[in-house]
Amino acid sequence: MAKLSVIVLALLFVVVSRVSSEEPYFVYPEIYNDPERDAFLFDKFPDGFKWCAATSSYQIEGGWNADGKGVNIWDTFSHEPGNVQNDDNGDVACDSYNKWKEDVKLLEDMKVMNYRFSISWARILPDGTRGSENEAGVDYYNNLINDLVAAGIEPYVTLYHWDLPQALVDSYDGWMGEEIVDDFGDYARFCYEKFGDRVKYWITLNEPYIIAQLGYEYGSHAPGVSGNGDKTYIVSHNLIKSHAKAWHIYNDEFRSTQNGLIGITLNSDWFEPENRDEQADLDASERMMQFMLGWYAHPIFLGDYPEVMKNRIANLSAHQGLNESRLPEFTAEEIEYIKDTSDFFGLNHYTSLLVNDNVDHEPDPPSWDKDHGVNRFPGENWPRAESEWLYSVPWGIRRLLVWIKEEYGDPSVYVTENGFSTADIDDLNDQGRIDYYRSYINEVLKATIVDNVNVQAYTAWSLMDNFEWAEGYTERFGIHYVDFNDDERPRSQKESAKEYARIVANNGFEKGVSAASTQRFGLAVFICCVLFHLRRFVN
Ligand code: PNW
Repeated sequence: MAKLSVIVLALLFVVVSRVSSEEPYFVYPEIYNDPERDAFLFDKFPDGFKWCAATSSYQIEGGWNADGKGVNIWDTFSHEPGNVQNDDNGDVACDSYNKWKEDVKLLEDMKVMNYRFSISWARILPDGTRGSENEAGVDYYNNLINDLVAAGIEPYVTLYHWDLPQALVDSYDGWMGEEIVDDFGDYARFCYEKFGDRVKYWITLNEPYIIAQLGYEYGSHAPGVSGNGDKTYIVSHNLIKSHAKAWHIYNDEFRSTQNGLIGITLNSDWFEPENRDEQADLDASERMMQFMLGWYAHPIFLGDYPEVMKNRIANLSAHQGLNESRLPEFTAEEIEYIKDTSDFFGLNHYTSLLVNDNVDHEPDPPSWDKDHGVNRFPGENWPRAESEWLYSVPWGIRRLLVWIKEEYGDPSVYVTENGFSTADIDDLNDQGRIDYYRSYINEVLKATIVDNVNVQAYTAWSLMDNFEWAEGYTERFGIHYVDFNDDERPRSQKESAKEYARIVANNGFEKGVSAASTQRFGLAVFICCVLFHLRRFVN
């Protein structure tokens, strides 16, 4: 009998110690299981942390020619056969032009604090300029904003999410022309006048990198122009100046009465050196960060383009026999005008890649890719989304956030997009997206409370499935499902929306709710019961 008691006690001890030993929990146990790097952190975000969901005008609104809206470059581009998968377009999209009340309801149900959406420039200024004002368009945004405010949801409004009025391309080649700077400023002023009494967070541009690169270097986005490391730099130059103009107008004419914040949203991958013992790989990582993120962040947060860009592009341009660098120069006055024109650091982040030095460069024909001279490739076994470029690498966002803190002097960071795509199938049980959100948000949590990065907001892309640019409706990023075959465009909650709402409600992750710990606890209770009965049987 004494023997049995000892065995029972020993077993109980083993079970209890297993349950209470803080065994690390991993979201991707097969792939990312380094306890130092990948162990899940059960903790909360600081009080006041903002939870948000996002969309953009062309991707959801539809109503492409409703009530006096002007044509924009995505209307033109998507109506041209061959530009978008299946020749899809945003003519109807999620029909949010008519169904915005349903969108507000989705946000309310998840209890997020903020909604990030964008204004369609051509809906309120059909030819892009003051004088062409379209009242019906202004009403649409007034209604949406009023409903959000009534629901206690703060609007985060993006002025430009890629849908440029076609008229501005017809008259001066859009972002290629210097004239855009004043027109963008006028458009921004119009928005502050109309909506600034209720909108306290403005984002000037969404992802200038994608605008320039996909629109004017690779040609896969509207207006579909290809380049050789030339137009992309000119367009970026004008984008940066336009951003600064919109910030100064707000700062000079509206800030004192409207008391809002205005910044830019930049996108960046994290570029992990393939081998951290190789100086060439460390250099490649740094160079790639500067060519993608520093291109815009350096002028805006520190002043002027990164040295490495100025040097490399000047050298390669000289090698081509050009008299000047393909990278335009800012005057000293412009450098000052542009510096410190973002009240927060808006960050869109989705993925990471490994990098090393590209040694076999044949500089002709020139391109942005040859200018940076870096090879980029995914790691083995990294889980991939439906989008070709999107790998789930949760620890990358933490490294990127720390890099931003160190490089740009600890700005307040708003994560303005993060998300995962799935195929065009009717499935509300989106475990892949849940894993992505849990692991990425957990790494943002580590960056915030362990590394002291000043992260103030997190935004899920996207509130609902929508028009995914050149991929049309073949990739779904929504945490709500939209049935594009139904004229009513019904929305339904995916499991990921429920999981996101739980994270929002907990302001992070509660301890002891991992599947593994629940299982262990269940097992321990079961063993105790069995032992208890065994004991009575022996007696
Ligand atoms: C962002 N890439 O764009 C945009 O802001 C959204 O409008 C878009 O729907 C979302 O990400 C998902 O794609 C990106 O090729 C587009 O690396 C392409 C890339 C990254 C971001």
